[in-house]
Amino acid sequence: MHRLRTTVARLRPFTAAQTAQSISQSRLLVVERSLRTFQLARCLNTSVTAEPFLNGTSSNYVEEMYYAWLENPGNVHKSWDIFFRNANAGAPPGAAYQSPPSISGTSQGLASVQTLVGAQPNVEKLVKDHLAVQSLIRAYQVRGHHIAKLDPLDISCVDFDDAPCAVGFQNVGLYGLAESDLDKVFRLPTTCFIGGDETTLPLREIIHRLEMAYCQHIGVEFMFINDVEQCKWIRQKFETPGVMHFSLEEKRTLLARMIRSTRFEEFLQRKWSSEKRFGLEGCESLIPALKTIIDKSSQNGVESVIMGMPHRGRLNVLANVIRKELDQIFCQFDSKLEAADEGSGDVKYHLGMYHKHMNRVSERLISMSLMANPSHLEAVDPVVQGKTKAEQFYCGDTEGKRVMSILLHGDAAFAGQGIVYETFHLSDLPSYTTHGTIHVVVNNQIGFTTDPRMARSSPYPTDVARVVNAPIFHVNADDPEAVMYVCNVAAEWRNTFHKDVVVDLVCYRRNGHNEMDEPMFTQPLMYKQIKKQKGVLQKFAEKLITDGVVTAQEYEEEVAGYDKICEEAYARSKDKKILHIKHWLDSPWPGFFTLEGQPKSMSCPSTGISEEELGHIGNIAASVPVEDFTIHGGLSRILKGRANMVSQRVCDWALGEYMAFGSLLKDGIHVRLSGQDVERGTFSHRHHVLHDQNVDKKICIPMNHISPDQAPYTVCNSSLSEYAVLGFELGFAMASPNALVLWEAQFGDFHNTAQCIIDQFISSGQAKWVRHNGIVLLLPHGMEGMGPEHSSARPERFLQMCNDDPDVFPKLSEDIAVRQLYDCNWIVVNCSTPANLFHVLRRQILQPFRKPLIVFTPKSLLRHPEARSSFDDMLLGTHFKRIIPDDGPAAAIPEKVKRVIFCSGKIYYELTRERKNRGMDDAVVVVRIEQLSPFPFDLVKAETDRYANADLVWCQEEHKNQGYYDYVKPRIRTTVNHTRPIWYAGRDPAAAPATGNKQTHLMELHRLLDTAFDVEAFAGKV
Ligand SMILES: Cc1ncc(C[n+]2csc(CCOP(=O)(O)OP(=O)(O)O)c2C)c(N)n1
Ligand SMILES: [Mg+2]
Repeated sequence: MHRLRTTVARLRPFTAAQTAQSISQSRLLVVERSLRTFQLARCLNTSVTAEPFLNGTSSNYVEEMYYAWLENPGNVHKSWDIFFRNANAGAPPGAAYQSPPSISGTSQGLASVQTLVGAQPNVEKLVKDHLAVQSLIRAYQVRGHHIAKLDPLDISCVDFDDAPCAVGFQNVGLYGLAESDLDKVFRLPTTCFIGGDETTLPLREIIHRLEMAYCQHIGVEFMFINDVEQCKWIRQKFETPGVMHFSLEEKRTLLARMIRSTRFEEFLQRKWSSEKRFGLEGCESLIPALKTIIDKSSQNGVESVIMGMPHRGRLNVLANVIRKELDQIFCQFDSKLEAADEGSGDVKYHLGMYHKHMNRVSERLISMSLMANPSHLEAVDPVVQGKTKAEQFYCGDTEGKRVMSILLHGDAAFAGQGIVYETFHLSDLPSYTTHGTIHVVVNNQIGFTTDPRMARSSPYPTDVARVVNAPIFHVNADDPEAVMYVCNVAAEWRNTFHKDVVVDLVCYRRNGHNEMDEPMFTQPLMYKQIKKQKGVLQKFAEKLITDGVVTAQEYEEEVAGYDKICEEAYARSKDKKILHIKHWLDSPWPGFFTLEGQPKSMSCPSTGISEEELGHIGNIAASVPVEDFTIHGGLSRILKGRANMVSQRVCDWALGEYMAFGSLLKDGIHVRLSGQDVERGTFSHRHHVLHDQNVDKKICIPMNHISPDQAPYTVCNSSLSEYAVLGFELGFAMASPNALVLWEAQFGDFHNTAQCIIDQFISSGQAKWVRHNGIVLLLPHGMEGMGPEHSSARPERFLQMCNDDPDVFPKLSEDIAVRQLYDCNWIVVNCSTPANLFHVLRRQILQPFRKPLIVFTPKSLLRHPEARSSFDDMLLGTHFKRIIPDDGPAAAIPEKVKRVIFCSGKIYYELTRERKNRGMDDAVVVVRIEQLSPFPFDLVKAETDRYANADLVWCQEEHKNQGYYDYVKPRIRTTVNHTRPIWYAGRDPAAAPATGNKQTHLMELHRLLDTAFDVEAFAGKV
């Protein structure tokens, strides 16, 4: 009874508003909305809706009965049968009632109803009581989780803004019920499943069953979901009596998994008590939780699971879920072992893993990968999604039936990190959906030293998931059976609806943030409670022994058996002499490298293509390759312009890109271009998706009409996110080396909201996790007088992260270009011609390894009449040009040249125009450095040697502390062996990337051009 009191009291605010007696204005609005939703107005004639007592929330209840009556008048009480008949016959308002006839029935329940009804002066009381009961039921469904016993420590501070309510059981009055109604029998609404086979129950039993369904160790949050069927499905899963039943076998398996999870941490603690491992103690049921999800999903046909997770319990997951060999894990603790692989490597609780094995429950093969990740919490989420999408794409799994993702989260990170929200918003977008992710939160009610009340403003850490209508199953992690149940339901949910779902494991953290931390400094009371807390394995084992599921001896044997496995693996780990990060690869590319993991060659073939192919792809780019398709007049002109270019054998920027994509597609390489507004192109130059002007959503992607056996082209406008979308594409690029995956920033500067993906994954991913990635970033860049924003893609930042040594001139060799590429962490280019863009994109695929490519792309050059390339520069035999030397008149008489201006990007066109205007074509050469990094030392040396008498200037339009200067200067100096100075012509240092004033912009440009062409500018300076 006490429990009932509490429940009713806590549910008060909702139920009070729901009471049939208090029909407020706001409720009337709700009714109006529900009328629209269910179209009751069309079903019930006006007389029925005009009945005075139906003008409030009661209409929901009546609606249900009305439908039941329509199906069969015998489905409802006789009084309602008469009422509906009268109302349908057009009885005037208030006149549809008739005194109820007596109820006949055989069950005890009905007899009680009889008593109830018999005692009523009219049917109105009966309706009100039923409505009250329905309100009560709904209150449990909506808010039962508020009072579920979710917290193993019983100190939960989840704050629902409920005023504590001290009133007693008479609060059933809030629903319009009296304590004396407890033994009366009520008909259950068809939306409620607590009755099982029974359609009526006494109120006391109704409350009891609702308490069992919604207020025990599982708290279900789902009534906010817009889809009626989905809500019904969940109610069925949690309300149906006896659903949480497990066979003896299942209980034993669960115990064995709990043993592995618990004893694994204990083993590590025994052997390496002073090592950080971010143990799982306090949430050991995470392991059976994940295994349940995987078993169930495998039974449902899933063949590949891609997982992302933070530090907490990671080693345990690797050992007991992914099944990484224990000795491989243990030897990571040996600080004396030498690293076998190049690169920095990473700490053991960040490494990834891939493993294929037979799932014992489903007896099907399943491959599992845990993605390596940086310390940055949640950053791996979109990467996992991208890889999952790619795997689904490559195996034709259009509904996510074969490949799925699981994401694990900490409570503080899930609530705090914006990337979680950004990733959720990809979940239902056609080109980004992975058809449902299962999220598991290790909710230990603390983040490092911070309490939830200081870490988030939402009641639960999981509230972010509500934006995508994902159901959230909170569960007390000290109840392994309840955990297993919700995990089963979560897996079934994904399998049924292919939508995201969240399992919130409410637990505690037995130790400090890591094993070295003292939690009593900051959470003294919580930790006093934790110290008293019996371990979950112990509690569960005791329960199963008491219930006779296992004997004490069987339990001891199981424990000893696993301990022995750990000891044996430990002994084996001692034999290991060397640490191989390679063994921790999360995304192997079978057949791409040699068995030793080396590139199959150290050369890159010509990236040119045949004249015929150029013509063919150009014609596709200039046409609408389908019948009956009306394009915009403006676009017709653009396509005509392209056709002209093709006939003249030249490419502009868009056409150069088209040639690269088209030729790769033709060769079976999948191309995927994603980013904000990429389909048309921010600057309206690309137009890869044509839209019929007369038929809504009718589109044509000419790039998919190049040849019948080509690879598919994916071009997709993304959500307005950089962090998640770039992470997603990085993950996509991880799945296969045989795809060109590109992300384009709307303007280059927006990449900084994805900085974590750039720093933590793209720049350093190979060094940390020995995994290659060929992602391409297209970053529009250039000072066009458009103000501080939209101008700079921040080349200085990318260049600062390049790993090539500014002070070492590389050994010259035949294959220096490829070797440099192989050794670098990423490639940074700023192409000044469409042909060079074409080559560098193709090189991404034709080179025998994969490296990220950062391309600073132009804006004004997209339409610059000089920024065009002849087909001759793209034919078979041609290559990407790392630098483009000057081939003008000055180059013919190099000894007379007074100045060599090195530059990169669009400033080249401004420099050559200025040179011409000043009549200095034979005095100054302008050399374009197209590949900034790895720096083309060899080719720059050829230029500096050639113009031995000239002074050397670096010219850039960016400010001095930005752009390329700091990167190129020491490298050019190394090239000339510090014998000649490198002068600077460019904007002065500044805080912002560009001025907001057009005049200032032009003045700065003139000034820097003046310096560049004043051959006396640096005379006498040292
Ligand atoms: C983006 C980011 N910010 C800060 C940190 C530092 N940090 C590491 S763990 C941690 C607490 C995480 O709490 P929670 O997500 O609840 O996971 P738990 O450690 O409790 O399992 C913090 C703040 C980090 N790793 N990443
Ligand atoms: Mg936490």
